[in-house]
Amino acid sequence: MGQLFAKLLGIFGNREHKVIIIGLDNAGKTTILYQFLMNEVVHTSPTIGSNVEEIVLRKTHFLMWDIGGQETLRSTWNTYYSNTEDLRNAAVLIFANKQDIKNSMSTSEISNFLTLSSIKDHPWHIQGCCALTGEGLPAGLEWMISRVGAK
Ligand SMILES: Nc1nc2c(ncn2[C@@H]2O[C@H](COP(=O)(O)OP(=O)(O)OP(=O)(O)O)[C@@H](O)[C@H]2O)c(=O)[nH]1
Ligand SMILES: [Mg+2]
Repeated sequence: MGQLFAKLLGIFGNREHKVIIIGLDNAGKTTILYQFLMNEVVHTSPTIGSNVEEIVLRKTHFLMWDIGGQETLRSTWNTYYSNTEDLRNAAVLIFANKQDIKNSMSTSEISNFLTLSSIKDHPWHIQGCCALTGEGLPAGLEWMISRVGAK
């Protein structure tokens, strides 16, 4: 029954895709999530544990797990992976946030620094953004949609 339901949802384009958002504390993950959801900047405090929100765009559903980035929480990150679809098929989107800050690293500098070009077994994309204005976020979402559409 569950499988049939999932298939039917698939036909109507309502399949849900799981997303885990990880990164250093204070990077802006929660701010990005609520910009996606409400188009506004919400007041955040450091995430302890996680927030989960659903984003729907053009019938594509993303269940977004926003995980606290503080050092003491990082050992728990892997417990969220079992909640995501098979990681072997995962795509990786890197948001280079806070591009509004003077002297912030550009996307190509970050790419080089993280040697992203060595990622051969997953599709990946780096997107510059500013969560305060929302700039760059729609482009990131488009890439996410293009990845799940491409499967
Ligand atoms: N200047 C600037 N500040 C930002 C930007 N995005 C987020 N911030 C600020 O950065 C601070 C941290 O943002 P959060 O969204 O709470 O960071 P986080 O990554 O969720 O942090 P943890 O939950 O601790 O992992 C907040 O004061 C945000 O307003 C941005 O693009 N530019
Ligand atoms: Mg947070």
